[in-house]
Amino acid sequence: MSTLRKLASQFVAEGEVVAVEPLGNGNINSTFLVTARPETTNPAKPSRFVLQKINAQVFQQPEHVIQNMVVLSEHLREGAGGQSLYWQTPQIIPTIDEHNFWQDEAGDYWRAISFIENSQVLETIKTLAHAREVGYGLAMFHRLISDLPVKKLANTIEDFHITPSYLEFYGKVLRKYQATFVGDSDQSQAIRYCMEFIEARQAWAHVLENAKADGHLQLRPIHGDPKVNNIMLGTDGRAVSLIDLDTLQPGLIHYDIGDCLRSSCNRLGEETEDWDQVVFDVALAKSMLEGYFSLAQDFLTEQDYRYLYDAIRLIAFELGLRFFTDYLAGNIYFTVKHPTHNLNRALVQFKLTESIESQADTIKAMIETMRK
Ligand code: GN1
Ligand code: MG
Repeated sequence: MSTLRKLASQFVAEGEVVAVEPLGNGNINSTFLVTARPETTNPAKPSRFVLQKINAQVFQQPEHVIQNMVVLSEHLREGAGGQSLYWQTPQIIPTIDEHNFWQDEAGDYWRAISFIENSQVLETIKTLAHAREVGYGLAMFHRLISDLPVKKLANTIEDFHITPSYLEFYGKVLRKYQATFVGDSDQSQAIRYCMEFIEARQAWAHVLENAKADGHLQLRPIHGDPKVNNIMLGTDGRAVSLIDLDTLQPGLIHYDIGDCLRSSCNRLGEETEDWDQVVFDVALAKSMLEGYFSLAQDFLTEQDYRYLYDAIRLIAFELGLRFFTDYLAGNIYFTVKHPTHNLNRALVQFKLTESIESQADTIKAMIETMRK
């Protein structure tokens, strides 16, 4: 039996594992879809599930990731319920001996999660209706967790989405890198563009953390990674689930809104090679926010609205900064397909940031009109 099948069988009480195939294209964890023969003693147990190895370099305490999912399930069972005809929340599937994860000989953590059947994810937004559903899905998730006390959630990654911390790390990496930096190739020009881009935005990049420190924005439970391909759509195109709950933790909902918009409103997607063609599509942003506001208006405060534009701009910038730093550091965080992959990804996010900046007045006016 292959290693993966052996691992998968830790979560299958009887019968056998039929197939284990790679699933999705996450940048951090290794993810597989397992198909098992249905169990006769427990026909309710799903025969397809997601098997995932948690990247312990990134999630240094994998137990926290699993514990937060358990906390979420318990919270939803007690309250409004995370499962309905139209909405499902991924659940932890225990091992045969009732543990929430399996640790292999190498010490790696493997866990099984329910697979959301009859649904799909798309890598980029296709239509205005799709954008609306993505926004609606994010608001649904925020609503379901809005009364979950933040103190019940662990931080799964320290300083996640704290832009000033990414800047500090960038500074350290840059000091090492600059010693070896020479040349005038396309690559060197791209590197210089990125460095100047970051330099020009250093002071502003504290905007959300300052707002938090000043008491304008509060910590709430957040998803942490609600990009377009983490929002599942049912066969009728409606949002049915928000998957990938690894970064569920205390944070600002602005990180989520910014992340959702930066991934939704770039029609070319974050992996495009045509980074000079990347634009922020305001019409898609309008639909996404319409969907979001349709459910979220009762938990958004005056101050929340005030920082929405900055959030949209900041999370695109921050992701570009994270990719660029990782490129300079030798691709140690994000999985890459080639050595300049993270540089290319950084250029995409910086072009997107530029496009957001050049449409600042339109975006701000749009938010003002919609909140009325
Ligand atoms: C990572 O692994 P994945 O694709 O779910 C990253 C996100 C980034 C995203 C960009 C834990 O998510 O923050 O926005 O790549 N996740 C982590 O595609 O760093
Ligand atoms: Mg993720």
